[in-house]
Amino acid sequence: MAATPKPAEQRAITDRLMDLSGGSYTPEQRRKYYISGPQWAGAYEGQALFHAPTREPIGFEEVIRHLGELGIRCWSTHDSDVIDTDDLLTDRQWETVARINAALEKNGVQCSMVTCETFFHPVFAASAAAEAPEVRDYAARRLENTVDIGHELGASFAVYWPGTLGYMVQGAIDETQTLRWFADGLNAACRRDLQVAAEKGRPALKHCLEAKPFEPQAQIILPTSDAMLAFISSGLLEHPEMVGLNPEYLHELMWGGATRAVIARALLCKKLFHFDINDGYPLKHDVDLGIGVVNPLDWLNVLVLLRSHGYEGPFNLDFKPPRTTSNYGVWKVSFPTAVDRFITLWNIAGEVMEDPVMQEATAALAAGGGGSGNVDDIVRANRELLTLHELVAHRLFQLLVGQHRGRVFGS
Ligand code: GLT
Ligand code: MN
Ligand code: MN
Repeated sequence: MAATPKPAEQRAITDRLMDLSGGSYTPEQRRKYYISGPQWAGAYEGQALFHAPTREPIGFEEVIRHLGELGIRCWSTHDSDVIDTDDLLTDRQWETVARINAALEKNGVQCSMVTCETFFHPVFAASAAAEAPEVRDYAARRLENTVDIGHELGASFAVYWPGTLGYMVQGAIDETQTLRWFADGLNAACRRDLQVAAEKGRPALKHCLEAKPFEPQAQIILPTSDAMLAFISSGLLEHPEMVGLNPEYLHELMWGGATRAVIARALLCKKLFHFDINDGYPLKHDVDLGIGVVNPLDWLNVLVLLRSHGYEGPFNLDFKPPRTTSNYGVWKVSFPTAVDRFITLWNIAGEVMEDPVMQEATAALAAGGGGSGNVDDIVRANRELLTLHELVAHRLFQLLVGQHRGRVFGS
């Protein structure tokens, strides 16, 4: 009977099978893409309401070192991921910020984005826009402070996921008032940003709102990217031009949306600033799987849209390595494979755009069938052309699996 492999031998199995799998890029190739690795993803220990942690804690020095080694050129963080809540807003936070800057420099990694945690700490139980003025005042100071930290770390983006902006039971709050208070917090952050950016001679940050339709509240006041767009143009923001979106791929699937159509609406409004990339299932909770393991074809379509519209913002790997993956596996398997699937899909999207079948089909559809003004004529003139919709879907599948290069599976 074969001996059961010890942990060190199990790692050797992982290493060998990763080598056999192929399809990976070098750190230099990965560095060409504007990809960021969040502190909270690298350090996620596998815990949840029904889950105890399965991995050991790790700090920012280790996360940043791994990102540098893998060629993930940016890092993103919440204020409280790296600084104890008790140290925030005190001089002690600057010691940590200095250590972060040293780690970033040592490993050739940049901080692209900072985000203020306004959902985890008990003070935010009723959200950052709670009824109690002292909670809102504290939230505003945390938001301003995150802007300060962002400038100190050289970030270009600030993200806001207002997790607890909602309720379990209705009636106690007036939603219109809550939204006004929520806007007050963002206004404070933007005002501070303009001041610090001027002092430091740096560009202002891009402030990005992230929606999630449920969790951790039962009902969310700004549940979708579209709701965020409406909020940005509601007149409540002092600087709506500084505020845009950080949609998350899975959060739009969670309410049953087509993420590609959500992205299209954000692009039209010129508000697609930042993008959280991951994967999961429609109408389920926030499983945050690595990009492309569930919906590779849908992802391909999203990336075609982004490439055709010249999106140049960051791709933030907001996934959670599964709790069945070890600490070793997080850096050996989770992160490199997530990045490499993204790069692969990005390049397939380039092939889609250049594919002669796709080009001819879409051009023929756009030219139309040339029917006269009579409605029956128009229908008749376009009937054969519309078959191309299905042909295009098939062609995208072929491009995804490499059949456009003549590859045939089986006989
Ligand atoms: C949390 C959330 C993510 C957000 C993070 C930024 S925190 O993990 O589920 O989608 O992007 O606040
Ligand atoms: Mn996210
Ligand atoms: Mn998520």
